[in-house]
Amino acid sequence: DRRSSIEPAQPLHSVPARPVAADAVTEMREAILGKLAFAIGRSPANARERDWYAATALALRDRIVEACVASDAAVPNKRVYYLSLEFLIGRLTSDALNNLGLFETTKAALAQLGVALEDVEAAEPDAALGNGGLGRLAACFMESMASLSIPAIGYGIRYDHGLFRQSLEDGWQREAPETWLAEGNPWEFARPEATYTIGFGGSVTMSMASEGVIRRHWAPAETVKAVAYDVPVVGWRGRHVNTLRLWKAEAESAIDLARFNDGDHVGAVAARARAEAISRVLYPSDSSPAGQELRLRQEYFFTSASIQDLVRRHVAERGDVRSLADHAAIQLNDTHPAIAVPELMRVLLEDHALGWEDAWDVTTRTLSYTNHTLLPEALETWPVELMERLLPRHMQIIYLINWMHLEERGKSGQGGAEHLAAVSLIDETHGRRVRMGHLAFHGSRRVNGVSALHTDLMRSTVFKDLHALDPDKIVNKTNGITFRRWLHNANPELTALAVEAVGPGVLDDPSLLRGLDAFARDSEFVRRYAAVRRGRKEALAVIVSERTGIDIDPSALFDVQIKRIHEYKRQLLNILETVALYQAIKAEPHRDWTPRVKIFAGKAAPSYVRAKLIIKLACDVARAVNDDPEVAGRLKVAFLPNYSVSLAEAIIPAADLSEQISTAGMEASGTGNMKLALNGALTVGTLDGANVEIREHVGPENIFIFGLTAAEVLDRMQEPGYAQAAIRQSPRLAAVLDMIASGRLSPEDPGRYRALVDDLRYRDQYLLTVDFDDYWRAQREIDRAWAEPKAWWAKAVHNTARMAWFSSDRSMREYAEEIWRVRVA
Ligand code: T68
Repeated sequence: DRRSSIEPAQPLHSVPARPVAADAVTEMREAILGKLAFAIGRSPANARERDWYAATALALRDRIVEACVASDAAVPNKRVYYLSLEFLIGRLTSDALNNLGLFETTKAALAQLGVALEDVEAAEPDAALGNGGLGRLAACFMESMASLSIPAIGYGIRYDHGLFRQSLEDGWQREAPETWLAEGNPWEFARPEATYTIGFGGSVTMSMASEGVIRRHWAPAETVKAVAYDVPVVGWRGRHVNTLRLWKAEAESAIDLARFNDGDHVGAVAARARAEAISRVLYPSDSSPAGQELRLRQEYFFTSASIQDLVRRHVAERGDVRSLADHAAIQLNDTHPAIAVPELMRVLLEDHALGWEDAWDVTTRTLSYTNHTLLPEALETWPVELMERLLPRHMQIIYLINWMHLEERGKSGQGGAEHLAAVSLIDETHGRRVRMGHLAFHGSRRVNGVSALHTDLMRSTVFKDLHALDPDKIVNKTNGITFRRWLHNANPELTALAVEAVGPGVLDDPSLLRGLDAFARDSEFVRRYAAVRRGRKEALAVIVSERTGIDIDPSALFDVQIKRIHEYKRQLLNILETVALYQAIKAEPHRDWTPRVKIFAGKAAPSYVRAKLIIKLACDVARAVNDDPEVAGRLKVAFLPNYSVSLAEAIIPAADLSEQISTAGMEASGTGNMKLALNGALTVGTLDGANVEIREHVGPENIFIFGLTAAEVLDRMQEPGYAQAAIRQSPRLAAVLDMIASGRLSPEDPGRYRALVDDLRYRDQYLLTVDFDDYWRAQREIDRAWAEPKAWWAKAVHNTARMAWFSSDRSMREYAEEIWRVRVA
């Protein structure tokens, strides 16, 4: 009986906690010292934490190289190429340590040198090469592919500056540049030999290839170099290593000597500055297309470099480009790399002299596309005029693809003007623009959504007409998260408990978590499960206090909403409920209110004025609530600045309640919802995205669902005056809106929230007013549930036990089988 083996909670340690061999520790210690001396040039006495970090990372990197070289030497039958403008990988050292099983060894080695591993880990800057869910998904997928030994290369951009650093100045978001590369990156290998030329602008020339065969050739006006930097991605137990290849933009020549000699010292480096701007900074918007020329240059830059690289590799290995689809599967992470469709066509037509039909056949058997949003304002389109100027050859190819596509429709009797306008790759309604979603769809073998609901909505809304033409093309691939990072590494205490309860096999096979179900009412197990949570809540309370000055009580319910700030995610709904609760407590201060701490974290796009105002409102509400002696002990509100992967790793294990409250139909999937539920937070959520599937897995009795369904949302939006009607029916909501509009929360600027409240009263695009009462009801149900600890913890344990399906290993197996058709070892 494994239960009898459960010991009292141990201090934080990694998994698996194996005995550490003394000679392995010595070897690691010497390796780290060697790196410190010969790669960093420091003595142990003068080494800073950052130096120890670099030395440790380099020592670990050496361990990876062996597996790396092995993974590299074999030519796999098929490789996956994951093209993504974003990889939100965060810190790499703890991932590598745990996947290599070297955590304890390295900890002991550093301890012998008088250095704490935790401090070394903390010295690593987050690689924040992404905005949010889309970029983090790419990182989880890379880790899972390595763990499943799926041969894969991730392609992206090596941004000098990742996502900005957020600070709060008097509650207002301020952005500062993030400088993760300032002291170099010990995890990367520069590969100057893998350099490609990327063209922009210029013109297209024609020549006669042979009798009657006209070849077109692109003569770009400007060229930029793409230089590869490789980051190894180690899989679980170090069995397999894949590569994340990030491209850096460099000028063809560092300086224009002629101009320099003419005395034009600034002009002499202008071309270089323009070239290098391409990989300078990540666009910080997660939901509205940037629309600027630089963004299109970024997209084409990394897509072209990647396509050239993978075609060159294929030809080197197989000799004939025509077999590309048999040995390569290219996944487009959203439409950002959709220019891959005409780029692959161009390479096949121009560099490999394929005929159009053959080139189209290879292209559409190699590419697949993942859609991450249906919000109309987030769908990428580019003005035809800009495309013609920047990528004239690609625009020609797109025209030709579109012409054939529309011809085909005409031939099959579907040539009605309305239908053609709907399926055309060119949108003619607001000036002429290329629809990147349509382009990616048409050029792909498979197109997938990221949750069951989202995929259904793809079929019935944005891609309705294209779907009708090819009903098997759209498939669902519900997102997942890597448990190695989001359970084992982020929550080693809970992992150790799970290992004790169901055995160490759970580290390899998350379905064994299901065995925890049997412990949901086991008082000793639950005591320890709750103690683990308590420890992490205490640690989070320290962070909150240090970073915000707000003191929170670890025995209160930690109610957490952590994600990008966006109107559709409805942080504002959570704030409205907070104000309502505040008013209710003030009205009846002596009732036995459930003590709650509302914790918010997330960044707003710098140009998203409304999202920034919502952050300010959260901070204004926090000030009013936290300072009010009448609510003391019952309600606290904290907005934690600078949300990041590492902050998420600190918050998630400490969360009791997970807020997943988007307007139904608007959140494609969500992945934070999975991380929180896996760590045992109960979800309060709408039937949106993957929440629907989470409910199916954890059971409806272990999740708090409220609000309209996606279908009801669509209907309600057609009813004029729905917001006013909802407010009329809810005195509680009316009082909240009055308070916010009155300026009581912002006495120094009483009109600050007038427009915000007016928007809710008269427009309310995201149906906050409509869902408010049911959300309040769900929250009070949660209060009552919290008051019954046995039942609460049983629900929490059931959540951890039943989330195994949301492992990104499952997602990757599904992609491998149904989209890529690549064997999983
Ligand atoms: C997210 N999308 C979805 N986009 O919102 C989320 N967009 O529901 C889903 O779980 C996740 O993708 C993974 O599928 C994003 O995160 C972006 O970050 C983004 C970035 C640039 C442009 C547009």
